Amino acid sequence: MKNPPTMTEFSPSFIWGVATSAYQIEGAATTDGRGPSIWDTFTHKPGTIIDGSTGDVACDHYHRYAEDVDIIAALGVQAYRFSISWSRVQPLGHGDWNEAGFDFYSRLLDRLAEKGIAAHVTLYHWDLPQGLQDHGGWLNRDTTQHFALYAAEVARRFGKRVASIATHNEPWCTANLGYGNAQFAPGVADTALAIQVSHHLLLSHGLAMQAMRTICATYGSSPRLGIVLNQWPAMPATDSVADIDQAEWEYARSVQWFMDPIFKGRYPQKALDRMDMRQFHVHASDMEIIHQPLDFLGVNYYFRAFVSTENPPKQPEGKLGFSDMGWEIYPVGLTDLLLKLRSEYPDLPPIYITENGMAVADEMKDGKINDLQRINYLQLHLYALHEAMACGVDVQAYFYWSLLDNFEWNSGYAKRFGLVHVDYETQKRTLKDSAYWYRDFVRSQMQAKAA
Ligand code: IFM
Repeated sequence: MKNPPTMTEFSPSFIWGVATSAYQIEGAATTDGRGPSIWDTFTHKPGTIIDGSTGDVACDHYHRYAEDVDIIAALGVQAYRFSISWSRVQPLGHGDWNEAGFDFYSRLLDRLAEKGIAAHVTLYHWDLPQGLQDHGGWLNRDTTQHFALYAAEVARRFGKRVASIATHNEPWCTANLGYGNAQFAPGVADTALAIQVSHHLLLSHGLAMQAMRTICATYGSSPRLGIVLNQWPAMPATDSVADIDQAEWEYARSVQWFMDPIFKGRYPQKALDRMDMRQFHVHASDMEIIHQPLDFLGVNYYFRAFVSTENPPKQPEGKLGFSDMGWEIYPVGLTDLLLKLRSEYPDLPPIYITENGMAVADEMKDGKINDLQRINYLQLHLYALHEAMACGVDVQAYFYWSLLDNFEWNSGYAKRFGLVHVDYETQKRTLKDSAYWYRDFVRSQMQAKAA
């Protein structure tokens, strides 16, 4: 790997940011009329979360948002990506809106605006209102209509105050971890159901895009509208025919399964040929609804898929190591992925890297956290990103995951992704060395911009 990019190499208009999501940081689970989501239900069931924790309090961001926005401002980034808790603004997921819930996000947007930080909102980061789950959740086609109404309401209220709105975050996870293997809420393990859920998620995305376009045209607002997908290039462990075929299948069922409907209006045949279609119901107009033009595509990149058909499977060498999640550090996979997307989808809109980051078992010494591994990770991934951009991929933003250490889903609080350490006993925030590194990096970018 060559040296990381010099500070002036990114375009002056490039957007630098940090990201979080509602359930992972907000806490205040029952405050001001918030209704329960499937993650409240799931975390309160014994045995679901490794350390037995919940998001009831999390980083208490609901009460500390002002301090957190000040930290974002101190980092000097121009953008903040966060999600709205649907059950905070509509406790049942249908019917009445909760004004107190919307007020919270309004206060957050005010604070961001005061600091000159652009808001990038995600509507759905996995926390379906329990009131909808009680009627079948994402297996019930009606949920797609409720989602579109929710999207329209957020666009109506906040469309003029946010830079972008993404419909879903990582629908692959919602479908496959929520319904395929029960690692995530609502804790169902049935791969055939997961496929139907993924279709409903895509349909809800299309319906929400249509609804938001209408609202934005009516109210004269122009947030960029898109979706956020987690993606990985799938690489065969050897050049055997079996490994190559398996890698193509892995890529088809994970990346192309979501990309093809959105950008080509059809599911990839390679995946359809092999997936369990017993529960797969698609209505005549669905693909047309899903196939909407996007203003941006959010890509979350963490690792590659290393695909082996041997028994036991061959493991990646992990030349650059593994994160505390056990994920291989493979920055060049980001370059490969972006180049592949560009060659496969001629209608690709500008890309935002909406997540990229590393869990490290950080240690506090004398009030400081010297997380050199995370700094290296950042440098290498920014370099890999720059390589893709130098080859012509239109990437316009990078959001580090995450601003704060937070509730890492079924791993509880054991895994720390933050640039900022959170002491969950006292809620004290401490900037890690990586936060200072990122601040200096972004600052140098801004100086280059001003020069
Ligand atoms: O914490 C998650 C986030 O909610 C979605 N993308 C991956 C992150 C790390 O696992």
